Amino acid sequence: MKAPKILLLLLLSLQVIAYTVIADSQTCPATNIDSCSDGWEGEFFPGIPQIKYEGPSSKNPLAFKYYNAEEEVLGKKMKDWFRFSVAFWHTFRGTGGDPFGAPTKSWPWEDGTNSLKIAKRRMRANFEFINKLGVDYWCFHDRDIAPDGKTLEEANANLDEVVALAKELQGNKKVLWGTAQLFMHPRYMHGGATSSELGVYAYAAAQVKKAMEVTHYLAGENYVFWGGREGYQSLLNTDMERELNHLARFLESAVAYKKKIGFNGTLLIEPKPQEPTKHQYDWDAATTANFLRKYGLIDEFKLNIECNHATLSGHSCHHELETARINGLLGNIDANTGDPQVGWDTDQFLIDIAEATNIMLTVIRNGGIAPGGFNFDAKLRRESTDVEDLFIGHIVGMDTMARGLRNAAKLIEDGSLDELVRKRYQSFDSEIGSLVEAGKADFEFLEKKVKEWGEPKVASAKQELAEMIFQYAL
Ligand code: XLS
Ligand code: NI
Ligand code: NI
Repeated sequence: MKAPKILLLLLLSLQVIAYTVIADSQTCPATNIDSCSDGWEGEFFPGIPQIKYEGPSSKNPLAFKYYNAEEEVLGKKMKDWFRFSVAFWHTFRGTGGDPFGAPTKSWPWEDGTNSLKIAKRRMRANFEFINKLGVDYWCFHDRDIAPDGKTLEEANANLDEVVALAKELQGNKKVLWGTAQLFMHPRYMHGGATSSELGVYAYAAAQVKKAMEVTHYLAGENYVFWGGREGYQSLLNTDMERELNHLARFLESAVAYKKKIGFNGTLLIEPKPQEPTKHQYDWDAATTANFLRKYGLIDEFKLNIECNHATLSGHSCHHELETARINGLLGNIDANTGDPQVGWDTDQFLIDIAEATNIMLTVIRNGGIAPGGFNFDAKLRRESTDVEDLFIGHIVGMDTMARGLRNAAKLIEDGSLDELVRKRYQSFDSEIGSLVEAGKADFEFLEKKVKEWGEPKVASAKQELAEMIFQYAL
């Protein structure tokens, strides 16, 4: 048999298999789409129960072993520590496609189109998912939830239609944050707010205006700016100073518009060092804080720290969170992780318990994360293709964070780590140390002290002891 014939047969048999699988799981077959209402009569996730807490001895993959929403830890319910959120783009728009291969996921409710009809159906699937998982929040980009249009008016009308349905379905669920997708459309190839083209800057402004309006309408508690293409590929053709000035103007306008429409949510900037641009202006927490200070925007914004972005910038997630916290800028966490062997934003569900413990040490020190939360900006691996995998990914992510919270609470209640740190700096608790910290000890005064004290005694840092205490808690 010739190769094309074999291929044809293979394709035909795959189609039969695919059709049988689809038909078996009570779905709306793509070949007969008109017989199904927009409303999708049945369940999207048949056979998946409400996910419950069963405790650490449970072996049920569709149950929580550590996350117990109502349980109090350090005086606050677990669900209030976390305020978990599902990221619409990964969970409902992630296809498993990569630069080398076609999409691998074919969720039963999809028909391969980006029509309004399917957008609405996806929104229904989203709420069934959130309800069954037992989380209270979701996050979206404008273009994830509704198809783009040939004109701004058409795109906005599409968005309005899907948002109206989301509002109707939302019940007591809320938007943790909304955002505008300013990186997919070719017009944004040079960036949005930092594009060299005025028309693109204006388009980005119009898109953000609308995205802020719908986030407000959906009772969103935050609004995110992730500058996917706000950066450069080469400094030779880039006026960096002018682009940064434009970015600041853009953000100023966002602040003004937020106030104008009475949106009280927090504006968040999500740092990332690169990808897709070679250099993104919001490189990391410290760079972003400096930018906000320079342009007088520091009181208007907080940061959304994503763990995978932290490691891409050469920091740990803990470092980025602490940097945000000590600057009063910790606003939200995009809870995910990268792979140490892979150098890009793999957006995996976080499963490292030590990492989760570090994260929660910062969150507890911050007094919580509200009105932000933990958004699972995380996706299934390309090879994970069952609908139940969507639940399992989130469950393991939530359980990992719950273990982190319990461990961090243990460390704080035990107090030995805090005591070790306190002791390390105790020389500054002395009278002269207090003068230094109050800015009342100048160089001449300190020189006199050196002559009086002689060579200082320098104590051990006790790093291994700190690590020992830390790992006892895991
Ligand atoms: C991409 C970012 C993105 C933002 C929202 O790397 O994490 O998903 O969270 O635009
Ligand atoms: Ni993110
Ligand atoms: Ni990311």
